[in-house]
Amino acid sequence: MMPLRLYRTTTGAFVERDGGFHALPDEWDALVNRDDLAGYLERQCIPGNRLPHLDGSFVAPIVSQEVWAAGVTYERSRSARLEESKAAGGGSFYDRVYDAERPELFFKAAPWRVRGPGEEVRIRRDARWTVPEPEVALYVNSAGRIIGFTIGNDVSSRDIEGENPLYLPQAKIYDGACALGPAVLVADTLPHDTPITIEVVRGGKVIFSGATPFGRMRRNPSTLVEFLFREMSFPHGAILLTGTGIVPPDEFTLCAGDEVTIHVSPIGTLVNLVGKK
Ligand code: DO4
Ligand code: MG
Repeated sequence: MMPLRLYRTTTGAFVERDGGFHALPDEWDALVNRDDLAGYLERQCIPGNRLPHLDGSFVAPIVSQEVWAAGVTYERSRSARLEESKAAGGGSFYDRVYDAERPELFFKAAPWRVRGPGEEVRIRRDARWTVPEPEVALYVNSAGRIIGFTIGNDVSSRDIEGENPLYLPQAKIYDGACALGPAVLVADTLPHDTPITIEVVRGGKVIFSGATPFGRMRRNPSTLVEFLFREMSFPHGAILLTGTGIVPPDEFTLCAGDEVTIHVSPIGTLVNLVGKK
């Protein structure tokens, strides 16, 4: 079957199949919660309705969904967090959560705080050390089923998180701390060897790049969803970032004007500038 990708644009929802685009009549929240979404989208891809390009510009693929995130799901995230919290007596929290049955799950963003493709992400004004976190995000419907995958940037203030783990919500949740998009790849699994890559460009030069296979994650996506939905309902569905496997070296911090590009080939490329305020 050809991959199906869903987009939200300023003029509505579209599905992409085999290089062509088809406008959809649906409201986003109803669309992502349809039974048999893939079958419905296939039926919308009628040759007579095929457009060579999208109308409008991309917006984040979210309307009423809450954004949550999993943490310390990759060995690289575990070692970076152990290091940054050492001076504050971070102890064994990060080690323990990496191995525990229960994953770390935290609230990341209300929909209106999320930035779409081409929009600006932000650095907190009271942070000294800020990093992008390139992550695959699970798109989950209200029944707790994974309907697809998008790209997320879990922008984080490492100095604030490192000072005290109880400051995690302030390090993670603020205006412009989360970017999502451009597409939702409609699928229930993503191959383990899918590469996630990131590049940060400053003044025309690549100052950081990194890559990891998605499957290096220690957790199973469906287990993360099972924990998220255990005691919470999501009437419009939820988006769950799966954690980062790429952490820049300690001397790296994002600066205003940087361009952050995250690429996950079957989903697309998410590009955001870092805003000036
Ligand atoms: O434990 C803090 C957050 C971890 C995180 O965001 C990640 O591993 O991606
Ligand atoms: Mg993260």
